Amino acid sequence: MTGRPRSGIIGPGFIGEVHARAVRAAGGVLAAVAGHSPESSAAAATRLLAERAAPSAEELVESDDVDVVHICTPNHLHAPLAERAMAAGKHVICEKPLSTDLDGARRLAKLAAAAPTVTAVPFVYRFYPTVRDARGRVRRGDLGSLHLLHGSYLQDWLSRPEDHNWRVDASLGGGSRAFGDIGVHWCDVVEFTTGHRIARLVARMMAIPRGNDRPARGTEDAAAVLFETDRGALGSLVVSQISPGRKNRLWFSLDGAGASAQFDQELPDALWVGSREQNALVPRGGESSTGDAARYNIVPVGHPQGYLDCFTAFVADVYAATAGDTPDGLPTFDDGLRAAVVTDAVLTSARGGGWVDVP
Ligand code: SOE
Repeated sequence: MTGRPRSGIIGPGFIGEVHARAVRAAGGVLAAVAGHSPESSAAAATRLLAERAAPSAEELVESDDVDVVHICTPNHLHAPLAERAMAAGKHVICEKPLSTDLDGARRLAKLAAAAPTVTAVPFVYRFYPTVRDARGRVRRGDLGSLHLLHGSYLQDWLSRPEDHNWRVDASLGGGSRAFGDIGVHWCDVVEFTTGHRIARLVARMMAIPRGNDRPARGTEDAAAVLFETDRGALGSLVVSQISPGRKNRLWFSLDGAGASAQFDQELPDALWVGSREQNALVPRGGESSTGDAARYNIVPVGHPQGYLDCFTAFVADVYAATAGDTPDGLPTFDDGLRAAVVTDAVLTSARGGGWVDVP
């Protein structure tokens, strides 16, 4: 690529708009957008300030004026579009999940491993400076060996029976909705910050009644997961999209032999660090924060702008990778496959009842 990176976005909905803002903030050019029809593309190009409206997703993927394809469609379209974009020699950012089933995710990860281009999944919570600070502290040994990894990811946008979204329909969103949509973020960011991997888990799910015209079609509104890690820690996670008042609250605590560190997405600019002797809120970029945070501290993080800022940092690192750099912690299709493996284990346990090994 010469000049500014040129992105094309397929699926100009809520998250497509976030991608568009991040593309510009990261110094890229929004070369094209594709909606579900030429009319939808034209409206989106105007709304998102794209250079042009693509007549179709397929045209955008093949187009010479696009270097990086962003797949922001409903989940059931992710895999075929990602495969087509890789075949066209494009760099690909595919929203999670890679596919609505584990086999599809495996296929995409295998294709990505053989592709000469960059493939990434927006596990953007890795890019909060305070999350990088937590990772740096774990790596520096500040917390000691980790015993407990626990937390939750709570939203409320589906808390009423009349609320609806394509994700509620398993045929469009996949078998797991709440966990597959946001529980995977929590698992990714906790495995990323700790280096632990979830090895065994047991899960339960629930869904509120949505009336006759809004059948839940088998997808869950909330999940509770207990897990053990490959390095002997115990963990728990509650995932919910029916928790009134919680807009996008990812929270985790890493409790070690010597100290604990806690991240709260509703207070993202400081990391809580505690020990028997004292505790403190360490501001991002503070003198005691770790070098890991420094790279991302340039991102002026502040809730809820912080969400966009994380996306910007993620897109900027994808662009850097397309230029041959190797930014630390870039979430790739391998991480997308990891999310699919954990989701599959959660569904298996929730449907069958017992503890399930996570490969
Ligand atoms: C909706 O739950 C959603 O937009 C997710 O799809 C995103 O991945 C998450 O970052 C915010 O909430």
